[in-house]
Amino acid sequence: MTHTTVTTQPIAGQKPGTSGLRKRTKVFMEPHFLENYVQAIFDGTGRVAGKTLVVGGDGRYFNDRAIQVILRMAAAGGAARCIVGQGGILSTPAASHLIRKRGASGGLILSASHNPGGPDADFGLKYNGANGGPASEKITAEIFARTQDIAEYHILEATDADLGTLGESHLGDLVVEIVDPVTDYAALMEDLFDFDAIAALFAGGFAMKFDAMHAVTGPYATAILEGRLGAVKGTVMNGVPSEDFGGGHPDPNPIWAKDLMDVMYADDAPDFGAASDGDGDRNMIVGRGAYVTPSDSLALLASKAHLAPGYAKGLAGVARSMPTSGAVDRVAAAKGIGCYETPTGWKFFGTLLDAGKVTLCGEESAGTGSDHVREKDGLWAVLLWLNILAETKMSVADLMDEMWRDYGRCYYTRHDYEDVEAEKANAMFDALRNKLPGLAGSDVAGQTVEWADEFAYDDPVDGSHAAAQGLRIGFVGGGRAVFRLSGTGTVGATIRLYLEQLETDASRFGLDPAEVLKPINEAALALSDLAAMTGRSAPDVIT
Ligand code: VG1
Ligand code: CO
Repeated sequence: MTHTTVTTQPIAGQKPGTSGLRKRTKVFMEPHFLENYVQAIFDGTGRVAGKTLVVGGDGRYFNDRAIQVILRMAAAGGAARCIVGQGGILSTPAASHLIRKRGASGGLILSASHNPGGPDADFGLKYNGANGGPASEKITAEIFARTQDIAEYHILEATDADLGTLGESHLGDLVVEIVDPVTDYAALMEDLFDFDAIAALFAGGFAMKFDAMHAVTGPYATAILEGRLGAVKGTVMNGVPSEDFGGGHPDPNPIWAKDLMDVMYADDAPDFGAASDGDGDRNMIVGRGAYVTPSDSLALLASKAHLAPGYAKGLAGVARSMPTSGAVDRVAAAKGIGCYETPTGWKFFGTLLDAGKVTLCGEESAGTGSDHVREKDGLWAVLLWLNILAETKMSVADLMDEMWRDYGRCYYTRHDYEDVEAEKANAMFDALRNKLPGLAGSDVAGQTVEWADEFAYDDPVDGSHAAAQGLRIGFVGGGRAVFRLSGTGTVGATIRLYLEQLETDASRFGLDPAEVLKPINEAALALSDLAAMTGRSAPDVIT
C-alpha cells in the first residue's frame, strides 16, 4: 500500500464553532476539503503517530465515505489503532465514553448534530480530546491555525476498510477495530441507574414514547428501553437512522419533534415522552400534556438526581450555560452546593467536571449531562428522568408543580432569527454593545433596566478567558434578555434572543409563557432595534 503526500493549500473558512466544524455537505465533499481539515486536526493536536483514536458518527449522508478517508489518513500518519462504531455509527456521548474507557488520545465524531442531513443539507466534524470532551479553546485555535497554513496532507492508497464486521483488521500498520456502538454505553447506563426499578415501572403499565427522529439514538434507545427495560415494542418511534433523518430536522424541540408533541398532547397520551437529536447528545422531555423546558429539566434533575444509584451521594455542584435560565441556581442555593455559569458550548463544562467541582450540568438548548462522560447525553437524561419517575411515582406535571412551589418558576423562551445578513447582525450587536454601559436605571417599553453587560468568563480551573459571550440585560422584577450569535449555523448569521422571567407567586404558575415573556421581548427588541437593523419582523423559530 502506498502512502501519498498531496500538496494542497489553505481553504478559507475552516473556523470551528461551538461544536466542531459545520458546513454544507457539498462543501465537505469538495476536493481536498475534508482531507485538509482532518490533517489540520492531526497537526493541531500533536500528530497521530502511535495514538489510538475513536471514530464514528451519526449516520448522516457522507458519514461512511468520510470515515474511510479519516482511517486512511490516520494510517498514513502512523496511528496505532482506530476504534470505530460498527457501520460507522457512534452517538456523541457513546464516543465520549469509548475515548475515556479505552484510554484513547481522542476521537473524531462526524455529525452536524441537530442540523438536517443529506447531500443538500449539512455535515460536520468535531475533535474530542483524551478526557472525552470537545476540544478546548486552545486546541480549537491550534486546529484553525493549521487550516490557515496547511501545505500538504498524507493519505494511504488502500481499498475501503470493512466497517460492518466486528473485530480487528489492518489498513497498512493501522489496526481498525470495529466495535458494537451500543454495548459499552448500555453497560455504563446500567451502572448509573436502577434498571430493576425502571423495568418494574414499565411492567406496571407505565407507557412511554421515545422519538429518535430517524437519527443515531434509534439503536441505543431500542436496545436499552425495549430490550433491557422491557418497554413495549413501538415505544421507540423513528428508530432506524437514515441518511437524511427522514427529511426532517433532528432537533428535539416542540417545533421539530411535532409528531411526539401531538402524541403527548392527545387524549390517550402516554405517561412520558422524550426525543433526542442527530448525534444523541440532546434531549427533550414532555409529560402527558406537559412540556418541560430544558432549563426546568436541568433544575428538576439537579433536585432529584440523588434518587438514582449513580448520584446517591449527592452532587458536588452544578453548572449551566449563561443563557440557560436561573432555575437550577435556585435548586443549588437551597442544597448549598456550588453553581457555575459558563459560556455556551459543552467544552466549558469540561474543566469543572474534570476537577470534580460539578456533577451535573446543562444548557437551555436541550443538553444535559453529568460527569459520567464529557458530553451532553440525551438518553442518559431520559433514563435519569425514568429513574426519578420510578422512585417518586409522581407524574411529570406533578413533579414540575412541586418544583415551582419549592423554588419559583422561571418562564423561559428562545427566539431564533436565522440566516440574517452577517453584516447587519454584527452592526446590531456593535450598536447594542456600545449602549450597555449606560443602560442601568433607564426605562424601556415599560421595563426598568437593572443591569446590563457583555458576558465574559474566566475559567476557575485553568484560568482561561473567554470574551464576548453574549449581551445581557437584567430587568427590575426578575426578567432577563440575552442576545447571542450562534456558532453552529451554516448560512448567514443566526441571532438568538433568550427571554426569561422569574415568578415566585404560586397563583401565577399556570400562565402562558409567551404572554408572561411578552414585555421582556418588547423591551429587548426596543433596546436592540432588531427589526430596523436586520429587516426582520419576527423570529423564524420559537422554542
Ligand atoms: C448551539 C446551542 C448550544 C450547543 C451547541 C452544540 O450552539 O445553542 O447550547 O452547545 O449548539 O449543540 P449555537 O452556537 O448555535 O447557539 V449540538 O447538539 O451540537 O452538539
Ligand atoms: Co447534538
